[in-house]
Amino acid sequence: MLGHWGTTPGLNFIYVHLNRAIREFDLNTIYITGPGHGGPGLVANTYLEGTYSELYPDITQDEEGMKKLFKQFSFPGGIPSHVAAETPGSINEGGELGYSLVHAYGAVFDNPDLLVACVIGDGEAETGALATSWHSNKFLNPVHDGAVLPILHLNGYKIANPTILARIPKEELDQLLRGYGYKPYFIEGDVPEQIHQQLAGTLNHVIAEIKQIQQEARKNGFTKRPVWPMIVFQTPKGWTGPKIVDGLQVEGTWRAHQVPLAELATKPAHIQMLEDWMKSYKPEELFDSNGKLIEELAALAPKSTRRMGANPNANGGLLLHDLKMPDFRKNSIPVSSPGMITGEATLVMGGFLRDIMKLNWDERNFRIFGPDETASNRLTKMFEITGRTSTAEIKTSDDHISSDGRVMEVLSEHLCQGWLEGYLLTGRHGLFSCYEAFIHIVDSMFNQHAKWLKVSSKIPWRRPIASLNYLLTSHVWRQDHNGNSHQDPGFLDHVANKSANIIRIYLPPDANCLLSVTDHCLRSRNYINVIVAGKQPEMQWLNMEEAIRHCTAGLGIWKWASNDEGSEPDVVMACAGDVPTLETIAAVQILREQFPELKVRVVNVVDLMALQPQSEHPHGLNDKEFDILFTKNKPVIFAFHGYPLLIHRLTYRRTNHNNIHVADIREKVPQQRRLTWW
Ligand SMILES: Cc1ncc(C[n+]2csc(CCOP(=O)(O)OP(=O)(O)O)c2C)c(N)n1
Repeated sequence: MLGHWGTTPGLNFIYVHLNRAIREFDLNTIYITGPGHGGPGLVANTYLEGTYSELYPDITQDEEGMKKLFKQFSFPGGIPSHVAAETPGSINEGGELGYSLVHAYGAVFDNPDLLVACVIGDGEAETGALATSWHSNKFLNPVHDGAVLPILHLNGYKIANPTILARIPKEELDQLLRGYGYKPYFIEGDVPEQIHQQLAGTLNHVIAEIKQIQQEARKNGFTKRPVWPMIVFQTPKGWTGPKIVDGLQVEGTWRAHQVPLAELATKPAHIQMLEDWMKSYKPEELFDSNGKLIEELAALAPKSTRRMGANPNANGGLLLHDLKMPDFRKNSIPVSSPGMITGEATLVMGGFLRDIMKLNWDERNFRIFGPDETASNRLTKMFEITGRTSTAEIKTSDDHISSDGRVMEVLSEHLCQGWLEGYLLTGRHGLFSCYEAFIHIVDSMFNQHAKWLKVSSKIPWRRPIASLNYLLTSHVWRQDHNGNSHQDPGFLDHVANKSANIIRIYLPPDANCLLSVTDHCLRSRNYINVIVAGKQPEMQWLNMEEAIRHCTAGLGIWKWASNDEGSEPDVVMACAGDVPTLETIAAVQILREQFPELKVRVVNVVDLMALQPQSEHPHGLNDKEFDILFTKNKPVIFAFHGYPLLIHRLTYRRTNHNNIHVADIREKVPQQRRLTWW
């Protein structure tokens, strides 16, 4: 036996009750499962409602299909034990706990008709990401956003320990949740018949409250932050499973977390207990002689796309519309010749983002996210059209904050990332701008999203979603007043580990290149695009048309900076990143003054993945092209934005790899006070 039993009965119970409510009130609802290790519950319910067999036709609604359904669970070549991209109705990868509530809120922003029922594990609630997610209600506007119904699954235990929330007095928990701005309804007990009554009544009540909040706001406009209802569902862990095994209590304890009856091969008594347990659900009354759920019960599920496994919001690509893209050339900086003017790349990009926001205003399908840094990252032109959003108190001294803003700012990288993921997974578009050093806070969330994209791209019924776009700025080379604490370019190393089908890294050297790259990223699907660009005034190199050509190629020789004139150079000066590009141009100038006979070639790299062999990444240059650019045997001095090893990793199979020398951030910048290169 495999899997996590303990949380599953609660998940099943809630799913079935939501089905009843969906039918009764014609709700547009998806189900997010925080304790995603209870994956079997979601697989089972989507099977019973019919979605599973529609999406996986070999899993038929009969004994044969049920056998396959069971066998494939957590089996090589089968399905994961947790909710995942393979699970109909899920937008949450269930392995790493903490992101259910943030995904739920991301899903309902600008989705006025949607109700997300979000089950939160009481253990999950101890994670940092979940602990801050409660505050998402200060960003939810009932006029144009949907609603989240948080359901705290207070089954008391994690893997081997009690949970904190289960071991504080009920009054304290009640106050904590009220302090987060919710009105909790407690459902407590272990007698199924009684809990059925309690949950049915409570669901009716909270749905009426949610509708009332929405109707009031949609009629009279936003006046004050509502107190949203939520449910605390307190039932035993492993409810209805084996109560005592080998003399030890299992139901209602931590022992119910995973497999309540182990060692079946050596303990025949356990097999008997397993059989008794399974038979206690009276399957002969629930399924007909072919193994199909009886009609009377099957009819209880909602119909068609109202089924939570079939709701298109959980397969956002079905709802995705292209962003309308304005002509980014209109935001370009006029560059008559290289290095004659300075410009602030992210300021220019902000103008483009503003124009995108404007053009898609009525669709309400684009938001930007950041940890209190939109202004600091110089995307301030966005504020010409919209402000930051807050449904908490706003004071007259606050700057560009309103209950209607479309810039999502909160000092939690976890929330920015999770909201954006939820927003994208339900079929919208967005961008997360962040200080480069602090993006590491979401390394692990990035991993999970990358896994989701990789797996879902191979699932035929999962439609492609808009890419997750990062702008990393306030970067390592220009910490003019922060220094060492704000410096780390290592996110690129982390990202580069992931599947080539998913990952793109761009280092535009100037503002016009940043515009071209941004346009490209916002049109793309199913990728994670990482753009690194500075916000400080910096030298501009390419006019708009040159920038488009350069970014489309991904890398190329800058002839105006080189003097090899098409012949074999003596040295290749390569660069990737805005500051390294400036430094390279400066170095080349010195070389050309000091050694006029030296033939120097400058190669600038925007699309970092172009360095990889074509066999490893779809953007990779073929070996012939690479050898032409970087030569087969001449020294290559590579000024790179990040840690040098990454360039070596990407190029280790290239002919000239032994001659590639990467300018090393650790040598150039004293550890104690890495400020800036000049
Ligand atoms: C971030 C993270 N840390 C640790 C784990 C390992 N883990 C899996 S389940 C679990 C306990 C979860 O408890 P809870 O959220 O209360 O779920 P339930 O008790 O309903 O199973 C833990 C610690 C994990 N999956 N994710």
